[in-house]
Amino acid sequence: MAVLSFERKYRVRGGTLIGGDLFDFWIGPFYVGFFGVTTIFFAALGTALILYGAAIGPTWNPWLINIAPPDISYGLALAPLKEGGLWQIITICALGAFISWALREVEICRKLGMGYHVPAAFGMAILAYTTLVVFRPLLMGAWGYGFPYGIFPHLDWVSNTGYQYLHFHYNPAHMLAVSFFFTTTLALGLHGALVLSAVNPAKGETVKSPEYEDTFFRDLIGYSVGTLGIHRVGLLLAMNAGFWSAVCIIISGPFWSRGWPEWWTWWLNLPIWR
Ligand code: UQ2
Repeated sequence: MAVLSFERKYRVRGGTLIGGDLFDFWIGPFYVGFFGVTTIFFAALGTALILYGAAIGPTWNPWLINIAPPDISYGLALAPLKEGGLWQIITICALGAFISWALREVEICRKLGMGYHVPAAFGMAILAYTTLVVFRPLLMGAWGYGFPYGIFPHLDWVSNTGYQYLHFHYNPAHMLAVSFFFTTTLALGLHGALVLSAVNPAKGETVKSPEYEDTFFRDLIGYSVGTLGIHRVGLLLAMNAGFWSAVCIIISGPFWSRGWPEWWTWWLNLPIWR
């Protein structure tokens, strides 16, 4: 079935989470839906507030624009707009836009009768962001622990926060997160290369079937995880990368406030070394 006639066949009403037929239509190729409208609303408002924050700030240099959270002394209160209040509203807009986008994905899944794997995966990224700017600041008692919105400013925040724990690479959850990020690139590198090697052959060669892909890996390492399996592995790896990123920052401060190298004294103090 041609793509356009397929889309016409499946562009049917229903599957919405809220509001029934309200906004249950398409504009060009895009499904709108209630959450398409809320996505646009939050994204537009958030972007406008970022531009306003930049306009009242000291620079238009895109690397240096900085929209900072309130001072720690404001605790968990609302701050005046120019003292971190903008950051607070922009954070609400970001969460509104990200969650709306995920729910719009859910509605599209429901229309098509598909699984919720894509919104579930995106949800892990939302969780990691929310951990940084909501959950950890709540546990630490001040919005000022959130990260500033700006290119160099957020890099400085990551560096400063890391050094507060002396050497962040000794954080065991950070170790897991980094390992999952690297393994994700390994898996996508293997998968992308294998698929292209089979289905994008040189001139005059024929496209190879999945049996060739299986056989390549059986010849190489005695095992093939399979064409469906590699996608399960990929999703598992990528979602773990996001999950352990969230864990590694939520435990830094709320549950461990000394240097991360020191955490490993439990290992050095094991009775087996005596
Ligand atoms: C595979 C397979 C694919 C693949 C890849 C493999 C035919 C097209 C890449 C090989 C993957 C393995 C052995 C697992 C890798 C695991 C980790 C943790 C990196 O067998 O089936 O389908 O793309």
